[in-house]
Amino acid sequence: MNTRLERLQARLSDTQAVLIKAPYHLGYLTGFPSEDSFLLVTRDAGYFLTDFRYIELAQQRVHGVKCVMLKRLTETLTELATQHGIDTLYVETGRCTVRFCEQLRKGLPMLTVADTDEADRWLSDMRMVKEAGEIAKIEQAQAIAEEALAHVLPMIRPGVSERDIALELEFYMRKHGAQRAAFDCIVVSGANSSLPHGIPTDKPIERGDFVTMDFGAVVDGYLSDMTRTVAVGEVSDDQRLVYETVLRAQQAALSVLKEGLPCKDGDAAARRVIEQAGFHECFGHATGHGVGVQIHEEPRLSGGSDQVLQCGNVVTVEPGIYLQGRFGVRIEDMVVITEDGCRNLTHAPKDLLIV
Ligand SMILES: [Mn+2]
Repeated sequence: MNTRLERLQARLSDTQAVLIKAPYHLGYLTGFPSEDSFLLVTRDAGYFLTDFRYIELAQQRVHGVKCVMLKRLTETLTELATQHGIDTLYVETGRCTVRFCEQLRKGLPMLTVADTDEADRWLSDMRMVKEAGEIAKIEQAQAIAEEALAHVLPMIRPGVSERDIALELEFYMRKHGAQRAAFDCIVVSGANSSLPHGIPTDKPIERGDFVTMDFGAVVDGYLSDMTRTVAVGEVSDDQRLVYETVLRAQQAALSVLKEGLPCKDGDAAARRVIEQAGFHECFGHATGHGVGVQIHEEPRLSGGSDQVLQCGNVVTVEPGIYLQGRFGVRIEDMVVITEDGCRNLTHAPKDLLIV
């Protein structure tokens, strides 16, 4: 039984269908996260549509729905829509290009191609609450990332470049079971560490630098996300104060997260600590985000969120303080929300480490 597919089908009437193309959604619903392929879901059927390049692998890996060899997408869709009496086709509007939607409208004149966000919301609502098996994969990805961190810590010393460390993190993760890095590894040092999403450069690490590393691994389509900041050789009093403030902010958020908490309250818990320490305007991003088959997904731990935490949400908790031109600190863990709190999936130490 393909329960995810059935949960999506339950949202549809007899005359509605969804056309899915994001590889992570194809993986989520059928087990095969293929490029250039489609999943047509009707109330009582599902079809994995792919071409000659992928059909053999699809037949091995897709479960729960029939595989159909694709020649022209709109022709196949016309046949299937007629067969099932479909009049409305939802697409992932957050993912499809304007051109793709226009091609569908032109090629499928008998259907209403809905340019609304239902399909995205249905899938995002489902994905937001993780099953035990999904959490296990995220934990495996996280374990690989933590091994990679332990592996690179001894190589962080003056003269080694940000790029060297970033490459080594990625190489280690892929060598030790990750399908790929969850995103381009961020390694920023010294003044660059005030760039929350800076790009690793050839800048050599120097004594007195903070080095911030934000990275993750992918296992069976599921991503992990963590950040650690370490000091090189020595720390100033200012650096220590900022580090301790970020850590206290993170602990404040971690201590309030639980089922039923408004997401904005989780954000506020961390933000309050940072502002009370006098670092207004130095924490310009949200406290956290959901992680799963995408690196940033729902729910968001942000001040503008009207979401409420649910059991099974996997979210990051990653406050930071960034002092332009000087240095920055971010500390990020990933947790799963439970009835009475949260379970931390990140086990790497967080006390200020001077390497
Ligand atoms: Mn993150």
